[in-house]
Amino acid sequence: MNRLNAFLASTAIAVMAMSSAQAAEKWDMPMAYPATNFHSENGAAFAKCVSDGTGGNLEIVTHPGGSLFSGNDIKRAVQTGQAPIGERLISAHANENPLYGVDSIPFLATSFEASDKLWKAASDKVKEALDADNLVYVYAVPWPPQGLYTKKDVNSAADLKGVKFRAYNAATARIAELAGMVPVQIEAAELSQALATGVAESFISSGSTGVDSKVWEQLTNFYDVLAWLPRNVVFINKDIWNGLDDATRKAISDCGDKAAADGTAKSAELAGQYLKTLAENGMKVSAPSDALKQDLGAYGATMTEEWLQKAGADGKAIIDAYKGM
Ligand code: PCA
Repeated sequence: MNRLNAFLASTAIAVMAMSSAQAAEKWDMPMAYPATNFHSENGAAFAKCVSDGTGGNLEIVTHPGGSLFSGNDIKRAVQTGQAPIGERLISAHANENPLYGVDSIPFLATSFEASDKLWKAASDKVKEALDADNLVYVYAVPWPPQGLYTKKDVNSAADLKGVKFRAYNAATARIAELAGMVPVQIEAAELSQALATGVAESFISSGSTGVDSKVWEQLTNFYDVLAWLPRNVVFINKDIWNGLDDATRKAISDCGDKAAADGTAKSAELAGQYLKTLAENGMKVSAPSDALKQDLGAYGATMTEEWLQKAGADGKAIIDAYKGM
């Protein structure tokens, strides 16, 4: 009888172990931008790809709009395992590691083609930086080129003095400082409200975020200054990654490669349409004047020097590799 009991017990344990190995795992994926934004839609397609690729063993549920963690909290949440996976505007963490800001050095890479090259030159080092932060890189997608939004005509940087300027990373905050503006750090999810209440009256971003936030309700001008193309990066907690089997890792990597290609193509395809939408809603969409271009170019030169100082030998190697491509 004892032996039978022991047999039954061990069988039960074996069955439990088997079913728990096969039970679908569910991951929450915090994202900062609205559900209808192309990054969020691409993230949802990535999640479906992983579910299909793992035969339903791993289900990823995206939480766009900063609904689970606000943009600024997503990286820490994934590092600490509060969330297994997440998407974040990586340059917003350039104060932790200058390499995270490689994609927002003003006027270094201002087209999709150039942004692609810069990422090829930089991504190995960025992956190492993420690894040191307990994160495993999955994929990255650039935003369309960044322009300047204002509520008045701006002919040179002198017209920006004293303006309340919404910043989203160290580079945008530094431009504000150099132009004598007043920087205030605001999440994209709070941007409409900040503009409506007068907390911010200008910012640098893509046509995509301008359209998401319907900024024509408060602002009048978009200057297509082509400052840079910052990236959203999707990463996984390294301890969780290390616990995955090879097949699951491969499914995630393959879907990540597909998401990088599809998301980048979508960004490029939509870039012009966003600017049309701004104009259709009454905004003046124009190239910057020569004077404004010159002023911003001078800030860019200063900031490039500052970045190279901070990023040291790794930074220089990336820029040299990029320029040699
Ligand atoms: N939109 C994001 C970052 C870059 C962009 O185009 C934002 O404004 O927060």
